[in-house]
Amino acid sequence: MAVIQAEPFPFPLDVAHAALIVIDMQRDFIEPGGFGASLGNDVTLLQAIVPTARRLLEGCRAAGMTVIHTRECHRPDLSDCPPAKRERGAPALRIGDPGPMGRVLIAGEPGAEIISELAPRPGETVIDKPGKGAFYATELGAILAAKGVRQLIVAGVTTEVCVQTTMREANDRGYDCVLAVDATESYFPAFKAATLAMIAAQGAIVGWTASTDAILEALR
Ligand code: TIU
Repeated sequence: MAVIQAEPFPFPLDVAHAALIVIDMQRDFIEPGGFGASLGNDVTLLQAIVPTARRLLEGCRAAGMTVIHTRECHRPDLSDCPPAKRERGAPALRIGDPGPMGRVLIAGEPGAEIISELAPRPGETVIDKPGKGAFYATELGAILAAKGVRQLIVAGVTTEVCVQTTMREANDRGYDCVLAVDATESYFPAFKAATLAMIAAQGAIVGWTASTDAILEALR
């Protein structure tokens, strides 16, 4: 068994029963004019992790690991978007409004697509999710069970929103999760730092954290 040098202690990686899950690396969060920018965020912060996320993705692919991608998006008729989510706050554009990358956060629109650098390959699972967590109202749990997956390596955006929510959902379902600290990012550096700390605190209360290099080293 490979071992990832992780916090708060080493993580025993069982590649045959592990999956990489890349959360919401979509144009809507990473490029100007999308959902993330409409909320008032500086999206350039997120662009910085793309090369590292790609290195992690390619390393996991080369190791033969199951790869899952998620996309936060809604049906065109908004039937899976709670009014509370659409109507909260005062964003520049609301979910479903027309923007420079098509309708904001709507499945099938250019903005909802995963950025080209991290595009899914044939055979990789893509989960469209209406919530922040990837298990809520999706087939993710059933898909992981069918593949025999028990461990998740987690990357993507944003650290304290969809990534952390997914890790907490997974943790409660019995998965061991490792977050790749340099392949995840937040619009708020302080929130990212706090999230990394709270995941690993109390003896890995939510999971582990490790660098992409440490994960790739364990895969070699
Ligand atoms: N706003 C924010 O930080 N994130 C989200 O709305 N979704 C995800 O994290 N994917």
